[in-house]
Amino acid sequence: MALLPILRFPDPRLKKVAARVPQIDDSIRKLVADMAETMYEAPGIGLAATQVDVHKRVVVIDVSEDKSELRVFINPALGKCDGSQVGEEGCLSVPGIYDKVERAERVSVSYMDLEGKEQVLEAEGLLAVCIQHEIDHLNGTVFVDHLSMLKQTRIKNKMAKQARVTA
Ligand code: GNR
Ligand code: NI
Repeated sequence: MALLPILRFPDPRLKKVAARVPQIDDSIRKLVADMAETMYEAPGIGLAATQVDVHKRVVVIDVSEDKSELRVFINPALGKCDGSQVGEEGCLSVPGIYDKVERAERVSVSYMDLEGKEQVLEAEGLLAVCIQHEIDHLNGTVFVDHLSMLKQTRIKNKMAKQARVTA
């Protein structure tokens, strides 16, 4: 296993659209293991492969209290969505920034599991938010893109300042 470096907004590589995974092989199994380790270490409740500069449709999520329920989604696709919820979001690629984003309250997500089997999951609440946030990453969208232009500009300036002091 290995910890992977996480891309920071506004890195242009966060805008890439990830490619579908044709089949599960050792490289995908290793990617999932490394992504899970990276997510737990961060710590975060989700991670999309895009954030570690791998442009494949792979997501890991664990919204459990005790970090005991790792979920792996390969080629996740939203089906029926309903309701709406507004919650404070953060992102490992935009450290230190939190803001409200409107999302569907309930989603149906189809995906392939690590055994290559097609699955469908009905999710609500925080898990539903996280699934939508991670699928956005696979499509090149960061939660910041859902905010006003003024907020986006302020966040870019703050990130640039952070990068200067960290360097
Ligand atoms: O760790 C994370 N927390 C979080 C909180 C509210 C809404 C979404 C998230 S996902 C984020 C990890 C991350 O950046 N995943 O892409
Ligand atoms: Ni994120």
